[in-house]
Amino acid sequence: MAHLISKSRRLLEKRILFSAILDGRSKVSSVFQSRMIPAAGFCGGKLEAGDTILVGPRGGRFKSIKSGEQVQFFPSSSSSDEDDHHDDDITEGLDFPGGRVTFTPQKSFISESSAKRVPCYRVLDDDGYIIRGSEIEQVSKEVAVKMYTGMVTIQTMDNIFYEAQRQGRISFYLTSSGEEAIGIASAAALMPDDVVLPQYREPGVLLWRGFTLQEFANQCFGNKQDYGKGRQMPIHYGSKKHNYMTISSPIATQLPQAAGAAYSLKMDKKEACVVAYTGDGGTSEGDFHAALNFAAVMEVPVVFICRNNGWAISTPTTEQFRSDGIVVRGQAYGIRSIRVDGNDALAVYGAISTARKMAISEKKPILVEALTYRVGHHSTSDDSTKYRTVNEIEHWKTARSPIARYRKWVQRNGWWSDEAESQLRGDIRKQVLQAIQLADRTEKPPLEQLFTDVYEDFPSNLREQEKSLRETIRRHPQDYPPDVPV
Ligand SMILES: Cc1ncc(C[n+]2csc(CCOP(=O)(O)OP(=O)(O)O)c2C)c(N)n1
Ligand SMILES: [Mg+2]
Repeated sequence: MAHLISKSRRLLEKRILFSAILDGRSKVSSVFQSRMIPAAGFCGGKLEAGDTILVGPRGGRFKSIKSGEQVQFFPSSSSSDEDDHHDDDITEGLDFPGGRVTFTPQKSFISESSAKRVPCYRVLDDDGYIIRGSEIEQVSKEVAVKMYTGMVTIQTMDNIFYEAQRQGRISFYLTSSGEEAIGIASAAALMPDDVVLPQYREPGVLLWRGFTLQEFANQCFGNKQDYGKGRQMPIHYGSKKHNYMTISSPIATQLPQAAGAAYSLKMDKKEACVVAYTGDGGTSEGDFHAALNFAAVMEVPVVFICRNNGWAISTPTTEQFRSDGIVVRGQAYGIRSIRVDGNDALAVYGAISTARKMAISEKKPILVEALTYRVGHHSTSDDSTKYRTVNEIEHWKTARSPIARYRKWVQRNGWWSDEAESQLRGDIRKQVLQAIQLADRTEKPPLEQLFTDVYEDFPSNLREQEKSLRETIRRHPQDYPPDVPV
């Protein structure tokens, strides 16, 4: 009996309190916080007359109501639930922003990890055979062959540019070795209007979109044909024509920008999405989390692709995070996610095709984690044998090569041959060498361009710096490249 009386009183208190709020008669924040009242929409803040509060149907999303409106705070069924309440009745719930939360008498903590790791979507087995029952996105012969030649082109370009750096012809380089499938196959699944915000290991996307070997070489040599006018380090490509934002080295800064760019596509009602790439290391930056949250809340069409290649320079993923990789983080932000074999070009193509369609049609962000391995050193400034075994590298380079696996499939389809292979490799090699030679011979941008394009009116401090630089060059001409017009 006492139990019933106290229960009725609690219910009455709730209703009085709630109508007081709606009438604007009371400042209730402290009362609210001290009782387990459905504090929908308040989140501990002060509520005053005229405030908008949120109520929601069982399990649904909350909608705003204004003070004075007649609302049923508890769905009628929940009052009767209360009336025949038992302490262990888990059907009783709390209307809370985001949907109804059921109660549980169990003091159960959510486990830090699920018993089973999130599986990885793949289509081709290690030998390039289609795995039975695979969900496959159909690829035409033309696209399939273009994907293969693209991967070989990136591989060849990487080998030669890397050597060019070792010879001192360019100052820096960074390869995509082992990750060729992610750049090329994801690009193949996109449309030209989709806006790409890369990290730095995705030149395949740019190649796919038509950026020429000469354009790559001009950027790396920082000559006067480089769109960045020689002001960026090598590999910081960008092309307005190809909807490819210029790479910026500070890790993960592209991710919140991607959420913003996707918001603008949404406002302009464009049939396109933004695709932002990051590495596993990039996901430890605050920007990654801000970007995912923004994108989820603003409901914008962006596909985040994380290349989980096992390493962030010398930091292995085991020291980077304790979660089951990256894919599980999507759900925490309310983002649909998939894990894919990043060394299976067909799986990457399929996953990104679907992710793109969902992002655009539903105006939602999607997270894709592509499992892969960085076969090369982090960059020409790194020696990865200092922190990982040569055996590990060799295993991924040979047994798990995305290019070799994909070639087997293309060749088995009758779309490729050994002759086509040697012809292609020879041609690409020749083209890359020619591009490098021409880029090397091309004049550097004039010195004054080092100071332009930031301010419309040249500020006095920059004028002083330019003057000082010219004086230094006059005093030490031997320390300055002779091909930079002063
Ligand atoms: C904000 C910031 N911190 C540190 C660095 C130095 N840095 C350059 S690359 C890199 C590792 C990034 O690893 P990951 O995101 O996994 O990409 P990967 O190189 O493996 O493709 C770090 C720490 C940086 N460029 N920017
Ligand atoms: Mg990495």
